[in-house]
Amino acid sequence: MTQRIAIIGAGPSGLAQLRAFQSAQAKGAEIPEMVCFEKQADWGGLWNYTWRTGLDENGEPVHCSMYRYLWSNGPKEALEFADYSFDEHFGKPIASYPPREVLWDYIKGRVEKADVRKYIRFNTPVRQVEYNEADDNFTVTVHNHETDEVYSEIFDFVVVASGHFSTPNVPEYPGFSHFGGRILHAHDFRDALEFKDKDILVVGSSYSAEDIGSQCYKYGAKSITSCYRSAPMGFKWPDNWEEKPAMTHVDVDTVFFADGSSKKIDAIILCTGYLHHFPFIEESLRLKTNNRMWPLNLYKGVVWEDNTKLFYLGMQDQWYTFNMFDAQAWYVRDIIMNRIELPALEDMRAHSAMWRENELKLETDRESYEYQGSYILELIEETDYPTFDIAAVNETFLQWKKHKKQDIMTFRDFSFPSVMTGTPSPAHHTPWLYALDDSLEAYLSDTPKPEEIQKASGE
Ligand code: FAD
Ligand code: NA7
Repeated sequence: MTQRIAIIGAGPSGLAQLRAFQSAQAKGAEIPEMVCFEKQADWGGLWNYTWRTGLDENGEPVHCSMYRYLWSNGPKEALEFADYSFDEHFGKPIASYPPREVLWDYIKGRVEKADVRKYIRFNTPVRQVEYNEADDNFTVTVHNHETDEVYSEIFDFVVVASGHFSTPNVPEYPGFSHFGGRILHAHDFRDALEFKDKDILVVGSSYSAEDIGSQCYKYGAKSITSCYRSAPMGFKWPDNWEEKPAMTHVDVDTVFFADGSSKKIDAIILCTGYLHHFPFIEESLRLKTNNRMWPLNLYKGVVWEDNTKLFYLGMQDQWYTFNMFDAQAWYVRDIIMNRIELPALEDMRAHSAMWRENELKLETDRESYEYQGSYILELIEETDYPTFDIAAVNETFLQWKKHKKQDIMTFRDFSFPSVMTGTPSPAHHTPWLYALDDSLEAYLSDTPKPEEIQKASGE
Protein backbone atom coordinates (compact mmCIF):
# COMPACT_ATOMS: atom_id res chain seq x y z
CA MET A 1 0.00 0.00 0.00
CA THR A 2 1.29 3.46 -0.86
CA GLN A 3 2.09 5.46 2.25
CA ARG A 4 0.34 8.81 2.72
CA ILE A 5 1.86 11.98 4.12
CA ALA A 6 -0.03 15.04 5.33
CA ILE A 7 1.95 18.27 5.16
CA ILE A 8 0.38 21.13 7.13
CA GLY A 9 1.17 24.50 5.54
CA ALA A 10 2.52 25.60 2.15
CA GLY A 11 4.97 28.21 3.41
CA PRO A 12 8.72 27.93 2.77
CA SER A 13 8.94 24.88 5.10
CA GLY A 14 6.00 22.94 3.66
CA LEU A 15 7.14 23.77 0.13
CA ALA A 16 10.63 22.52 1.00
CA GLN A 17 9.03 19.21 1.99
CA LEU A 18 7.18 18.95 -1.32
CA ARG A 19 10.32 19.83 -3.25
CA ALA A 20 12.39 17.29 -1.28
CA PHE A 21 10.10 14.43 -2.29
CA GLN A 22 9.77 15.68 -5.85
CA SER A 23 13.56 15.81 -6.21
CA ALA A 24 13.81 12.16 -5.09
CA GLN A 25 11.13 11.27 -7.61
CA ALA A 26 13.00 13.13 -10.35
CA LYS A 27 15.97 10.88 -9.59
CA GLY A 28 13.82 7.79 -10.10
CA ALA A 29 12.64 7.00 -6.58
CA GLU A 30 9.08 6.01 -5.81
CA ILE A 31 7.64 8.54 -3.41
CA PRO A 32 4.70 8.35 -1.00
CA GLU A 33 1.41 10.08 -1.73
CA MET A 34 1.52 13.67 -0.48
CA VAL A 35 -1.31 15.98 0.50
CA CYS A 36 -0.44 19.49 1.62
CA PHE A 37 -3.21 21.38 3.43
CA GLU A 38 -2.93 25.16 3.21
CA LYS A 39 -5.29 27.45 5.03
CA GLN A 40 -4.67 30.43 2.73
CA ALA A 41 -5.72 30.77 -0.91
CA ASP A 42 -2.12 30.82 -2.15
CA TRP A 43 1.32 29.52 -1.22
CA GLY A 44 4.41 31.19 0.28
CA GLY A 45 3.33 31.36 3.94
CA LEU A 46 4.24 34.66 5.59
CA TRP A 47 5.60 35.92 2.26
CA ASN A 48 2.09 35.82 0.78
CA TYR A 49 1.11 39.35 1.82
CA THR A 50 -2.40 40.41 2.64
CA TRP A 51 -3.80 43.79 3.63
CA ARG A 52 -6.18 41.96 5.95
CA THR A 53 -5.75 41.85 9.72
CA GLY A 54 -7.76 39.96 12.32
CA LEU A 55 -9.83 37.36 10.49
CA ASP A 56 -9.52 36.42 6.84
CA GLU A 57 -12.26 36.00 4.23
CA ASN A 58 -13.08 32.58 5.70
CA GLY A 59 -13.16 33.74 9.31
CA GLU A 60 -9.74 32.17 10.02
CA PRO A 61 -7.04 34.08 11.95
CA VAL A 62 -4.97 35.97 9.36
CA HIS A 63 -1.61 34.21 9.01
CA CYS A 64 0.42 37.06 7.49
CA SER A 65 2.68 39.05 9.83
CA MET A 66 4.52 40.80 7.04
CA TYR A 67 3.86 44.42 6.11
CA ARG A 68 4.06 46.69 3.12
CA TYR A 69 7.57 47.87 2.27
CA LEU A 70 9.15 44.88 4.08
CA TRP A 71 12.62 44.19 2.70
CA SER A 72 14.67 41.18 3.66
CA ASN A 73 16.15 41.81 7.09
CA GLY A 74 19.24 39.72 6.31
CA PRO A 75 21.26 39.28 3.11
CA LYS A 76 19.62 37.00 0.57
CA GLU A 77 22.96 35.19 0.24
CA ALA A 78 22.29 33.67 3.68
CA LEU A 79 18.96 32.13 2.69
CA GLU A 80 19.60 31.06 -0.91
CA PHE A 81 18.35 27.58 -1.86
CA ALA A 82 21.30 25.29 -2.64
CA ASP A 83 19.31 23.67 -5.48
CA TYR A 84 17.83 26.82 -7.04
CA SER A 85 19.97 29.93 -7.15
CA PHE A 86 18.94 33.57 -7.46
CA ASP A 87 20.89 33.63 -10.75
CA GLU A 88 18.73 30.83 -12.11
CA HIS A 89 15.51 32.50 -11.04
CA PHE A 90 16.13 36.10 -12.05
CA GLY A 91 18.51 35.49 -14.93
CA LYS A 92 20.72 38.33 -13.75
CA PRO A 93 22.46 39.25 -10.51
CA ILE A 94 20.27 41.24 -8.12
CA ALA A 95 21.10 43.20 -4.96
CA SER A 96 21.36 41.58 -1.55
CA TYR A 97 18.27 42.75 0.38
CA PRO A 98 15.21 42.23 -1.83
CA PRO A 99 11.74 43.39 -0.84
CA ARG A 100 9.12 40.80 0.15
CA GLU A 101 7.52 40.54 -3.29
CA VAL A 102 10.86 39.68 -4.89
CA LEU A 103 11.60 36.94 -2.37
CA TRP A 104 8.07 35.60 -2.71
CA ASP A 105 8.67 35.37 -6.45
CA TYR A 106 11.89 33.45 -5.82
CA ILE A 107 10.18 31.01 -3.42
CA LYS A 108 7.46 30.40 -5.99
CA GLY A 109 9.92 29.94 -8.86
CA ARG A 110 11.44 26.81 -7.42
CA VAL A 111 8.16 25.07 -6.69
CA GLU A 112 6.62 26.06 -9.99
CA LYS A 113 9.60 24.49 -11.71
CA ALA A 114 9.16 21.37 -9.56
CA ASP A 115 5.44 21.28 -10.43
CA VAL A 116 4.24 20.54 -6.91
CA ARG A 117 1.22 22.84 -6.70
CA LYS A 118 -0.96 19.87 -7.61
CA TYR A 119 -0.33 18.38 -4.17
CA ILE A 120 -1.79 21.37 -2.31
CA ARG A 121 -5.39 21.79 -1.15
CA PHE A 122 -5.82 25.53 -0.66
CA ASN A 123 -8.36 27.28 1.58
CA THR A 124 -8.20 24.18 3.76
CA PRO A 125 -7.13 24.69 7.39
CA VAL A 126 -6.31 21.59 9.42
CA ARG A 127 -8.65 21.38 12.39
CA GLN A 128 -7.40 18.26 14.20
CA VAL A 129 -4.56 15.76 14.10
CA GLU A 130 -5.11 12.58 16.13
CA TYR A 131 -2.95 9.50 16.40
CA ASN A 132 -4.64 6.11 16.11
CA GLU A 133 -2.73 3.74 18.34
CA ALA A 134 -4.34 0.56 16.97
CA ASP A 135 -3.56 1.32 13.33
CA ASP A 136 -0.37 3.30 13.87
CA ASN A 137 -1.63 6.16 11.72
CA PHE A 138 -3.20 9.60 12.00
CA THR A 139 -6.64 10.99 11.39
CA VAL A 140 -6.37 14.49 9.97
CA THR A 141 -9.54 16.56 9.98
CA VAL A 142 -9.73 19.62 7.77
CA HIS A 143 -12.22 22.28 6.70
CA ASN A 144 -12.55 22.85 2.97
CA HIS A 145 -13.73 26.47 2.76
CA GLU A 146 -14.45 26.20 -0.95
CA THR A 147 -17.22 23.64 -0.33
CA ASP A 148 -17.70 24.42 3.37
CA GLU A 149 -17.15 20.77 4.21
CA VAL A 150 -15.31 19.28 7.14
CA TYR A 151 -13.78 15.89 6.40
CA SER A 152 -11.16 13.49 7.73
CA GLU A 153 -8.53 11.37 6.03
CA ILE A 154 -6.02 8.82 7.25
CA PHE A 155 -2.28 9.41 6.90
CA ASP A 156 0.81 7.40 7.83
CA PHE A 157 2.95 10.47 8.49
CA VAL A 158 2.27 14.10 9.42
CA VAL A 159 4.65 17.00 8.81
CA VAL A 160 3.72 20.17 10.68
CA ALA A 161 4.98 23.20 8.75
CA SER A 162 2.51 25.81 9.97
CA GLY A 163 5.09 28.37 11.10
CA HIS A 164 5.42 30.11 14.47
CA PHE A 165 5.38 33.82 13.71
CA SER A 166 1.63 34.31 13.33
CA THR A 167 0.00 34.10 16.72
CA PRO A 168 1.00 37.30 18.50
CA ASN A 169 2.27 37.42 22.07
CA VAL A 170 0.29 40.37 23.43
CA PRO A 171 1.23 41.63 26.90
CA GLU A 172 -0.91 44.12 28.76
CA TYR A 173 0.48 47.12 30.63
CA PRO A 174 -1.34 49.17 33.27
CA GLY A 175 -3.50 51.85 31.68
CA PHE A 176 -3.86 50.21 28.25
CA SER A 177 -7.64 50.17 28.49
CA HIS A 178 -7.65 53.97 28.92
CA PHE A 179 -5.09 54.84 26.25
CA GLY A 180 -6.58 57.19 23.68
CA GLY A 181 -4.44 56.15 20.69
CA ARG A 182 -4.12 52.90 18.83
CA ILE A 183 -2.47 49.85 20.40
CA LEU A 184 -1.55 47.11 17.97
CA HIS A 185 0.75 44.13 17.73
CA ALA A 186 3.42 43.90 15.01
CA HIS A 187 1.32 41.08 13.50
CA ASP A 188 -1.33 43.69 12.60
CA PHE A 189 1.07 46.38 11.36
CA ARG A 190 0.62 46.87 7.62
CA ASP A 191 1.48 50.30 6.21
CA ALA A 192 3.97 52.67 7.83
CA LEU A 193 2.22 55.62 6.17
CA GLU A 194 -0.49 55.21 8.80
CA PHE A 195 2.04 56.60 11.28
CA LYS A 196 3.36 59.50 9.19
CA ASP A 197 3.70 62.62 11.40
CA LYS A 198 2.86 60.59 14.51
CA ASP A 199 4.80 59.96 17.70
CA ILE A 200 5.03 56.20 17.98
CA LEU A 201 6.29 53.76 20.59
CA VAL A 202 7.64 50.35 19.59
CA VAL A 203 7.83 47.89 22.47
CA GLY A 204 10.52 45.19 22.28
CA SER A 205 14.13 45.01 21.21
CA SER A 206 14.31 42.36 18.51
CA TYR A 207 13.82 42.23 14.73
CA SER A 208 10.24 43.48 14.60
CA ALA A 209 10.94 46.47 16.85
CA GLU A 210 14.03 47.42 14.89
CA ASP A 211 12.43 47.02 11.48
CA ILE A 212 8.96 48.44 12.17
CA GLY A 213 10.59 51.44 13.88
CA SER A 214 12.84 51.85 10.82
CA GLN A 215 9.86 51.59 8.46
CA CYS A 216 8.05 54.29 10.40
CA TYR A 217 11.14 56.48 10.30
CA LYS A 218 11.52 55.95 6.56
CA TYR A 219 7.89 56.80 5.82
CA GLY A 220 7.80 59.97 7.91
CA ALA A 221 6.87 59.29 11.54
CA LYS A 222 7.42 62.41 13.66
CA SER A 223 9.30 60.51 16.35
CA ILE A 224 10.07 56.93 17.27
CA THR A 225 10.56 55.76 20.83
CA SER A 226 11.51 52.17 21.50
CA CYS A 227 11.57 50.50 24.89
CA TYR A 228 13.12 47.24 25.99
CA ARG A 229 12.48 44.66 28.67
CA SER A 230 15.92 42.99 28.91
CA ALA A 231 18.48 44.82 26.81
CA PRO A 232 18.54 47.82 24.44
CA MET A 233 19.06 47.29 20.71
CA GLY A 234 21.82 49.87 20.99
CA PHE A 235 22.06 51.01 17.37
CA LYS A 236 22.99 54.54 16.36
CA TRP A 237 19.52 55.92 15.92
CA PRO A 238 18.44 58.91 13.84
CA ASP A 239 17.81 62.13 15.79
CA ASN A 240 14.08 61.56 16.20
CA TRP A 241 14.48 58.03 17.67
CA GLU A 242 15.19 57.44 21.32
CA GLU A 243 15.54 54.19 23.20
CA LYS A 244 14.08 53.88 26.69
CA PRO A 245 13.98 51.18 29.36
CA ALA A 246 10.77 49.24 30.03
CA MET A 247 7.37 50.88 29.92
CA THR A 248 5.72 50.90 33.36
CA HIS A 249 2.25 52.26 32.55
CA VAL A 250 0.32 54.58 30.29
CA ASP A 251 -2.46 57.12 30.62
CA VAL A 252 -4.66 58.67 27.95
CA ASP A 253 -1.84 60.02 25.78
CA THR A 254 1.41 59.49 27.69
CA VAL A 255 3.69 56.51 28.24
CA PHE A 256 5.81 56.23 31.41
CA PHE A 257 9.13 54.40 31.57
CA ALA A 258 11.18 52.67 34.28
CA ASP A 259 13.73 55.50 34.41
CA GLY A 260 11.00 57.92 35.52
CA SER A 261 10.72 59.61 32.12
CA SER A 262 7.55 59.89 30.06
CA LYS A 263 6.55 60.77 26.53
CA LYS A 264 3.38 61.77 24.68
CA ILE A 265 2.61 58.97 22.22
CA ASP A 266 0.01 58.59 19.45
CA ALA A 267 0.30 54.84 18.86
CA ILE A 268 1.86 51.86 20.63
CA ILE A 269 3.16 49.01 18.48
CA LEU A 270 3.82 45.85 20.47
CA CYS A 271 6.78 44.12 18.84
CA THR A 272 6.69 41.50 21.55
CA GLY A 273 7.10 38.32 19.56
CA TYR A 274 4.92 35.33 18.79
CA LEU A 275 3.60 32.12 20.34
CA HIS A 276 4.15 28.61 19.04
CA HIS A 277 0.47 27.79 18.66
CA PHE A 278 -0.87 24.47 17.40
CA PRO A 279 -4.50 24.25 18.51
CA PHE A 280 -5.12 21.57 15.86
CA ILE A 281 -2.75 18.97 17.30
CA GLU A 282 -3.76 16.59 20.06
CA GLU A 283 -2.12 17.21 23.39
CA SER A 284 0.36 14.32 23.37
CA LEU A 285 1.75 15.38 19.98
CA ARG A 286 1.84 19.13 20.51
CA LEU A 287 5.13 21.01 20.52
CA LYS A 288 5.26 23.43 23.44
CA THR A 289 8.14 25.86 23.37
CA ASN A 290 9.12 29.48 23.37
CA ASN A 291 11.05 31.02 20.46
CA ARG A 292 14.53 29.56 20.86
CA MET A 293 17.36 27.83 19.03
CA TRP A 294 16.72 24.33 20.38
CA PRO A 295 13.13 23.40 21.27
CA LEU A 296 13.03 20.10 23.16
CA ASN A 297 11.36 16.80 22.19
CA LEU A 298 12.45 17.13 18.56
CA TYR A 299 15.26 14.81 17.54
CA LYS A 300 17.53 16.64 15.09
CA GLY A 301 15.17 19.55 15.51
CA VAL A 302 12.43 17.84 13.49
CA VAL A 303 11.39 14.36 14.68
CA TRP A 304 8.74 14.18 17.43
CA GLU A 305 10.61 11.83 19.74
CA ASP A 306 7.51 10.22 21.26
CA ASN A 307 5.99 9.42 17.88
CA THR A 308 8.50 9.32 15.09
CA LYS A 309 5.88 9.43 12.36
CA LEU A 310 5.25 13.06 13.26
CA PHE A 311 7.62 15.86 12.23
CA TYR A 312 7.88 19.61 12.76
CA LEU A 313 9.73 21.87 10.31
CA GLY A 314 11.10 25.36 10.94
CA MET A 315 10.26 25.57 14.64
CA GLN A 316 13.58 27.04 15.74
CA ASP A 317 14.36 30.72 16.18
CA GLN A 318 15.82 31.62 12.83
CA TRP A 319 19.16 32.98 11.72
CA TYR A 320 19.15 30.62 8.78
CA THR A 321 15.81 30.23 7.06
CA PHE A 322 15.07 28.79 3.61
CA ASN A 323 18.12 26.56 3.32
CA MET A 324 17.64 25.37 6.91
CA PHE A 325 14.05 24.38 6.11
CA ASP A 326 15.43 22.52 3.08
CA ALA A 327 17.99 20.67 5.18
CA GLN A 328 15.21 19.67 7.58
CA ALA A 329 12.81 18.65 4.81
CA TRP A 330 15.38 16.49 3.01
CA TYR A 331 16.22 14.81 6.33
CA VAL A 332 12.55 14.14 7.11
CA ARG A 333 12.02 12.79 3.60
CA ASP A 334 14.85 10.33 4.06
CA ILE A 335 13.46 9.06 7.36
CA ILE A 336 10.07 8.53 5.75
CA MET A 337 11.67 6.79 2.76
CA ASN A 338 13.69 4.54 5.08
CA ARG A 339 16.98 5.97 3.89
CA ILE A 340 17.83 7.13 7.40
CA GLU A 341 17.33 4.92 10.40
CA LEU A 342 16.43 6.55 13.68
CA PRO A 343 18.27 5.59 16.86
CA ALA A 344 16.52 4.30 20.00
CA LEU A 345 14.41 6.76 21.99
CA GLU A 346 16.99 7.21 24.75
CA ASP A 347 19.70 7.97 22.18
CA MET A 348 17.48 10.54 20.47
CA ARG A 349 16.78 12.17 23.82
CA ALA A 350 20.48 12.20 24.70
CA HIS A 351 21.30 13.81 21.36
CA SER A 352 18.67 16.51 21.88
CA ALA A 353 19.84 17.09 25.45
CA MET A 354 23.37 17.68 24.16
CA TRP A 355 22.17 20.27 21.64
CA ARG A 356 20.07 21.96 24.34
CA GLU A 357 23.06 22.02 26.68
CA ASN A 358 25.14 23.67 23.98
CA GLU A 359 22.34 26.10 23.22
CA LEU A 360 22.36 27.22 26.87
CA LYS A 361 26.06 28.08 26.54
CA LEU A 362 25.51 30.43 23.59
CA GLU A 363 26.41 33.96 24.55
CA THR A 364 26.96 35.94 21.37
CA ASP A 365 25.10 36.32 18.10
CA ARG A 366 28.09 34.85 16.33
CA GLU A 367 28.01 31.73 18.49
CA SER A 368 24.28 31.46 17.77
CA TYR A 369 24.43 31.50 13.98
CA GLU A 370 27.50 29.25 14.01
CA TYR A 371 25.51 26.83 16.19
CA GLN A 372 22.62 26.87 13.74
CA GLY A 373 25.04 26.50 10.83
CA SER A 374 26.59 23.39 12.37
CA TYR A 375 23.11 21.96 12.96
CA ILE A 376 22.31 22.40 9.27
CA LEU A 377 25.58 20.80 8.26
CA GLU A 378 24.80 17.79 10.46
CA LEU A 379 21.51 17.34 8.59
CA ILE A 380 22.73 17.83 5.05
CA GLU A 381 25.66 15.49 5.53
CA GLU A 382 23.10 12.68 5.84
CA THR A 383 21.09 13.49 2.71
CA ASP A 384 21.64 14.38 -0.94
CA TYR A 385 20.73 18.06 -0.41
CA PRO A 386 23.53 19.93 -2.21
CA THR A 387 26.09 20.81 0.41
CA PHE A 388 27.08 24.46 0.67
CA ASP A 389 29.68 26.57 2.38
CA ILE A 390 28.19 27.15 5.84
CA ALA A 391 31.38 28.94 6.96
CA ALA A 392 30.88 31.44 4.13
CA VAL A 393 27.27 32.04 5.21
CA ASN A 394 28.44 32.57 8.79
CA GLU A 395 30.94 35.11 7.47
CA THR A 396 28.08 36.84 5.62
CA PHE A 397 26.14 37.06 8.90
CA LEU A 398 29.22 38.53 10.58
CA GLN A 399 29.54 41.30 7.98
CA TRP A 400 25.77 41.94 8.11
CA LYS A 401 25.92 42.45 11.87
CA LYS A 402 28.85 44.85 11.43
CA HIS A 403 27.00 46.85 8.81
CA LYS A 404 23.99 47.14 11.11
CA LYS A 405 26.18 48.34 13.92
CA GLN A 406 27.74 50.96 11.68
CA ASP A 407 24.39 52.36 10.60
CA ILE A 408 21.02 50.72 10.96
CA MET A 409 19.61 52.87 8.13
CA THR A 410 22.22 51.86 5.54
CA PHE A 411 23.04 48.18 6.16
CA ARG A 412 20.75 47.16 3.29
CA ASP A 413 22.88 49.11 0.84
CA PHE A 414 25.71 46.57 1.05
CA SER A 415 26.08 43.58 -1.27
CA PHE A 416 27.49 40.09 -0.93
CA PRO A 417 28.61 37.41 -3.38
CA SER A 418 26.43 34.31 -3.66
CA VAL A 419 27.66 31.41 -1.56
CA MET A 420 26.03 29.02 -4.04
CA THR A 421 27.25 30.42 -7.36
CA GLY A 422 29.99 32.91 -6.47
CA THR A 423 28.15 35.64 -8.42
CA PRO A 424 28.74 39.06 -6.87
CA SER A 425 25.59 41.07 -6.18
CA PRO A 426 25.35 44.58 -7.56
CA ALA A 427 24.46 47.53 -5.37
CA HIS A 428 20.77 48.38 -5.61
CA HIS A 429 20.00 51.40 -7.81
CA THR A 430 18.59 53.39 -4.86
CA PRO A 431 19.69 53.38 -1.21
CA TRP A 432 17.10 51.56 0.93
CA LEU A 433 16.14 54.71 2.84
CA TYR A 434 15.06 56.43 -0.37
CA ALA A 435 13.57 53.47 -2.19
CA LEU A 436 9.91 54.03 -1.43
CA ASP A 437 8.49 51.78 -4.15
CA ASP A 438 9.13 48.20 -3.10
CA SER A 439 7.41 46.50 -6.04
CA LEU A 440 9.14 43.69 -7.90
CA GLU A 441 9.09 45.79 -11.04
CA ALA A 442 10.78 48.80 -9.40
CA TYR A 443 13.34 46.61 -7.66
CA LEU A 444 14.35 44.67 -10.75
CA SER A 445 14.54 47.72 -13.02
CA ASP A 446 18.01 49.08 -13.61
CA THR A 447 17.23 52.69 -12.82
CA PRO A 448 15.66 54.49 -9.88
CA LYS A 449 12.42 56.42 -10.18
CA PRO A 450 12.92 60.20 -10.66
CA GLU A 451 11.32 61.07 -7.31
CA GLU A 452 13.66 58.68 -5.56
CA ILE A 453 16.69 60.27 -7.17
CA GLN A 454 15.38 63.59 -5.97
CA LYS A 455 14.93 62.37 -2.42
CA ALA A 456 18.34 60.68 -2.36
CA SER A 457 20.06 63.88 -3.46
CA GLY A 458 18.17 65.85 -0.83
CA GLU A 459 16.47 68.16 -3.35
P1 FAD B 1 5.19 30.31 7.43
O1 FAD B 1 5.84 31.16 6.44
O2 FAD B 1 4.54 30.95 8.61
O3 FAD B 1 4.13 29.39 6.67
C1 FAD B 1 3.25 28.53 7.35
C2 FAD B 1 2.07 28.17 6.45
O4 FAD B 1 1.20 27.29 7.16
C3 FAD B 1 1.22 29.37 6.05
O5 FAD B 1 1.02 29.37 4.66
C4 FAD B 1 -0.09 29.17 6.80
O6 FAD B 1 -1.22 29.70 6.13
C5 FAD B 1 -0.15 27.66 6.94
N1 FAD B 1 -0.97 27.20 8.06
C6 FAD B 1 -0.92 27.62 9.34
N2 FAD B 1 -1.81 26.96 10.09
C7 FAD B 1 -2.43 26.08 9.27
C8 FAD B 1 -3.45 25.12 9.46
N3 FAD B 1 -4.01 24.89 10.66
N4 FAD B 1 -3.86 24.42 8.39
C9 FAD B 1 -3.32 24.61 7.15
N5 FAD B 1 -2.35 25.51 6.93
C10 FAD B 1 -1.91 26.23 7.98
N6 FAD B 1 12.98 35.21 7.07
C11 FAD B 1 13.98 35.54 6.22
O7 FAD B 1 14.70 34.68 5.77
N7 FAD B 1 14.19 36.84 5.82
C12 FAD B 1 13.39 37.84 6.26
O8 FAD B 1 13.58 39.00 5.90
C13 FAD B 1 12.31 37.52 7.15
N8 FAD B 1 11.49 38.48 7.58
C14 FAD B 1 10.46 38.16 8.40
C15 FAD B 1 9.60 39.17 8.81
C16 FAD B 1 8.53 38.90 9.63
C17 FAD B 1 7.62 40.00 10.04
C18 FAD B 1 8.33 37.56 10.09
C19 FAD B 1 7.19 37.26 11.01
C20 FAD B 1 9.19 36.55 9.71
C21 FAD B 1 10.26 36.83 8.86
N9 FAD B 1 11.14 35.83 8.42
C22 FAD B 1 12.15 36.17 7.56
C23 FAD B 1 11.08 34.46 8.96
C24 FAD B 1 10.01 33.52 8.39
O9 FAD B 1 9.61 32.79 9.50
C25 FAD B 1 10.53 32.57 7.31
O10 FAD B 1 11.10 33.28 6.24
C26 FAD B 1 9.46 31.64 6.72
O11 FAD B 1 8.33 32.34 6.26
C27 FAD B 1 9.02 30.52 7.62
O12 FAD B 1 8.40 29.55 6.81
P2 FAD B 1 7.39 28.45 7.38
O13 FAD B 1 6.90 27.72 6.20
O14 FAD B 1 8.06 27.69 8.46
O15 FAD B 1 6.22 29.28 8.08
P1 NA7 C 1 11.33 37.95 18.85
O1 NA7 C 1 12.62 37.90 18.13
O2 NA7 C 1 10.83 36.70 19.48
O3 NA7 C 1 11.48 39.07 19.96
C1 NA7 C 1 10.46 39.41 20.86
C2 NA7 C 1 10.81 40.69 21.56
O4 NA7 C 1 9.70 41.06 22.39
C3 NA7 C 1 12.01 40.59 22.48
O5 NA7 C 1 12.74 41.79 22.41
C4 NA7 C 1 11.37 40.44 23.87
O6 NA7 C 1 12.14 40.94 24.88
C5 NA7 C 1 10.15 41.32 23.70
N1 NA7 C 1 9.07 41.02 24.64
C6 NA7 C 1 8.40 39.85 24.78
N2 NA7 C 1 7.47 39.99 25.74
C7 NA7 C 1 7.54 41.24 26.19
C8 NA7 C 1 6.85 41.99 27.18
N3 NA7 C 1 5.89 41.42 27.91
N4 NA7 C 1 7.18 43.29 27.38
C9 NA7 C 1 8.18 43.84 26.64
N5 NA7 C 1 8.88 43.20 25.71
C10 NA7 C 1 8.57 41.91 25.49
O7 NA7 C 1 10.16 38.47 17.92
P2 NA7 C 1 10.20 39.48 16.68
O8 NA7 C 1 8.78 39.70 16.31
O9 NA7 C 1 11.04 40.66 16.94
O10 NA7 C 1 10.90 38.66 15.52
C11 NA7 C 1 10.28 37.49 15.03
C12 NA7 C 1 10.67 37.20 13.62
O11 NA7 C 1 10.12 38.21 12.79
C13 NA7 C 1 12.15 37.18 13.36
O12 NA7 C 1 12.62 35.91 13.02
C14 NA7 C 1 12.37 38.13 12.19
O13 NA7 C 1 12.90 37.50 11.07
C15 NA7 C 1 11.06 38.76 11.93
P3 NA7 C 1 13.24 40.05 25.71
O14 NA7 C 1 14.51 40.27 24.96
O15 NA7 C 1 12.74 38.63 25.69
O16 NA7 C 1 13.22 40.65 27.05
